[in-house]
Amino acid sequence: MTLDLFHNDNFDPERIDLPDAELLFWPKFYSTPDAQTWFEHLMKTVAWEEKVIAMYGRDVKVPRLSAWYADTQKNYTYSGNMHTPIPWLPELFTLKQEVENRTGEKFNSVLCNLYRNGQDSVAWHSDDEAELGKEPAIASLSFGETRIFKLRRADDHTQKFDIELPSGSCVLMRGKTQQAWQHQIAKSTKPLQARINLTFRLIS
Ligand SMILES: [Mn+2]
Repeated sequence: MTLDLFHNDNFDPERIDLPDAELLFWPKFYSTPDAQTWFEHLMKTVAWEEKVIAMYGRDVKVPRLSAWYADTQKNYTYSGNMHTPIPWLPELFTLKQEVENRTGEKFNSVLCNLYRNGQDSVAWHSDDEAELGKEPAIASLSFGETRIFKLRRADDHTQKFDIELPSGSCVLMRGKTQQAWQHQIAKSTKPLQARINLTFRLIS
């Protein structure tokens, strides 16, 4: 696959102004055609898996598919489960380098999530695992269907903010964002197509 990685103008990101958060948003980190190419490619190549977690003594299917790639042999706990990474796919490594170049941050892992339709979701949470450190930078790339990224203050759930994440967009969260805010992708009653979300993280 050939992709023109240098077609993008160096558009400055939008700064999303929320108290006690640092959020940068690139609506078109990738052009719509490039994002579609990535979407189709990642659908086929990522080792998508349906995970099962124990909840209230029952095994429950996680409402999305996921896969975790990293460049170190480390385990990482999220959603209460220990995960062992898969070595980088070359394509994911390319995306990582692009994201590093444009955000100025460093990453050593990517959590891939596939929201197959409107019924797939992720519940309110913060990315606050110990391995991420106190003020982690996390870059989130979206390909495919537009979903709404909802934020609410951890200490005041009435304070909310929504960001629509179209195909090819990138959000960078850093600073106190994970301490002060939670996020979710809510289920939708609308018929929605699939969305791939890649979140690049630096874990220790
Ligand atoms: Mn998250």
